[in-house]
Amino acid sequence: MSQEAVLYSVKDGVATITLNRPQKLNAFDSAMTQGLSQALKQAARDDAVRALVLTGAGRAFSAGQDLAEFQTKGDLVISEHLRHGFNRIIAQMRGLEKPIIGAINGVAAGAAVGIALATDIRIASEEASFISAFIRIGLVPDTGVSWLLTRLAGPTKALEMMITGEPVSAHTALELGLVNQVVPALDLEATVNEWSQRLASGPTRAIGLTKRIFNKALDAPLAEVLEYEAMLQDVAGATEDHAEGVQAFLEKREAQFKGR
Ligand code: LHQ
Repeated sequence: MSQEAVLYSVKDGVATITLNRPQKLNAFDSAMTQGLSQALKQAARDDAVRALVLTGAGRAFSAGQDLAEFQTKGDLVISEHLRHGFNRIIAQMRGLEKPIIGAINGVAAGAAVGIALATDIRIASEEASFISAFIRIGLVPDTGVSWLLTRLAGPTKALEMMITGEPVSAHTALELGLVNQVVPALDLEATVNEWSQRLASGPTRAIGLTKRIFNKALDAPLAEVLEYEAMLQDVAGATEDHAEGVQAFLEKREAQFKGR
């Protein structure tokens, strides 16, 4: 029986998605690309899921596109491959109105840098690294890497990473603002659990709407963002969690959010 390229499990409101081709450093073949897209869809649809964790099996997060498989696709146009695969996944992740925690357990290279940086909270193991590997094989950044790196690390380091393809260590990634926290490898799981439990017991609708505002704020002029905030505040203001949050504050107790 062939192993599943993507593992999916749900526990205590958290869906864990594991890229699972460890012998190939979780390089994305077609099955893994489809599997990740499917898992994201499933998590988006399931009301019991209020936070996601994305990680890799074994010693890598992911080495990006499976170059061996891609080479066998002879006449495949790269842009079409991207549109139907990685581009769709990045759009799904950014559009998913639930928090995604990236548990960056090891190296993230090429397209996987885009996938790692498209998560909302990134916790890196000290063994993680980021390699904008495209240039090493004579390609340009794809999978949103140019957009994400430039916004998160700033133009100076982003361009350096993209034109040299040099690995960036977890600690440098923290300094550059690519990750939220770096922990020893042995502490990664526990730290990610704390984050995911905290986010899964939050006001899920407000977190999802905040992601929408965040996406907008990265690009739009202030006047447009002010209007968007006001519009989405009407939506958040109508949730049960908002009513509960205010009530809990007034009663000087911890809020019990339900994600509604
Ligand atoms: C791999 C891969 C891999 C296959 C390790 N593929 N087998 C989009 C659209 C279309 C075309 C192209 O690209 C894209 C987007 C992209 O993602 S382009 C960038 C693709 N990724 C890379 O160029 C990274 C390639 N990998 C590496 O540079 C190294 O493997 C890194 C630096 C990630 C890790 O190095 P090591 O720790 O020394 O491990 P390793 O190289 O020995 O890899 C272990 C195994 O994994 C090995 O297989 P083997 O059967 O020999 O044990 C590698 O061949 C395999 N592997 N990455 N992307």
